[in-house]
Amino acid sequence: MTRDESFDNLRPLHSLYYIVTLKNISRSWCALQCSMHQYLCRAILYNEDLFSCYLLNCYQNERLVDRGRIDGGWEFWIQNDACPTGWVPFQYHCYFLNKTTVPWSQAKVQCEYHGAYLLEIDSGEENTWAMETFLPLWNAADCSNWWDCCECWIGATDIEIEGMFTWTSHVNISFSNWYARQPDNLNMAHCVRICRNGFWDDTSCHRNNTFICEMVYF
Ligand SMILES: [Ca+2]
Ligand SMILES: [Ca+2]
Repeated sequence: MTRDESFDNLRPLHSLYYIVTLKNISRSWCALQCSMHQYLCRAILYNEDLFSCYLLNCYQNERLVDRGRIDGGWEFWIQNDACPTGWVPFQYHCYFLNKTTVPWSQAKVQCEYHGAYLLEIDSGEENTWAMETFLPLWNAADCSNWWDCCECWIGATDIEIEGMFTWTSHVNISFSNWYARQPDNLNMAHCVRICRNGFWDDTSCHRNNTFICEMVYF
């Protein structure tokens, strides 16, 4: 494991990023516990004064932590074998935000080029994590129209059967997080983008947007 001191003493905001808390153990035992949760455990927080160990399912990042609340004594260590360089792990998958803006079908092809697929969101946890990790904060001045802050493609589409949204793997969507009054199929909206606040909007596939690719651990 590698120490990342920039996130020492900072804890994730949400309990959904914790796998388990262990008490009265050494740091090496804590690290071992993390490798025993191989794939799911991506990092640990360890406190040498308290002999306490948190196993985390993701790396820390600026949006996941509360810099207003700093507790002393915590070391942050990451598992480094998880994902290709630049890809961010969460649970059993790796994610990458591509900031170039392209139409939906091009985004899909670019993910596939890396052995990945356009982001498929299967739970509220994944939706919240992706929003907090990749999407810029909502800035009301930039977003007088809410749809101006919906800028990132995900892998959902109803291009085959109108109103029947599937992922690019053709799996039906089980979890969804539509914006109020969406999907509306306005101007033949057959592709889905995620907004800065985590809600989804269907829009024209020809628009240019950033996109998130996802892959399983290999
Ligand atoms: Ca549609
Ligand atoms: Ca729409």
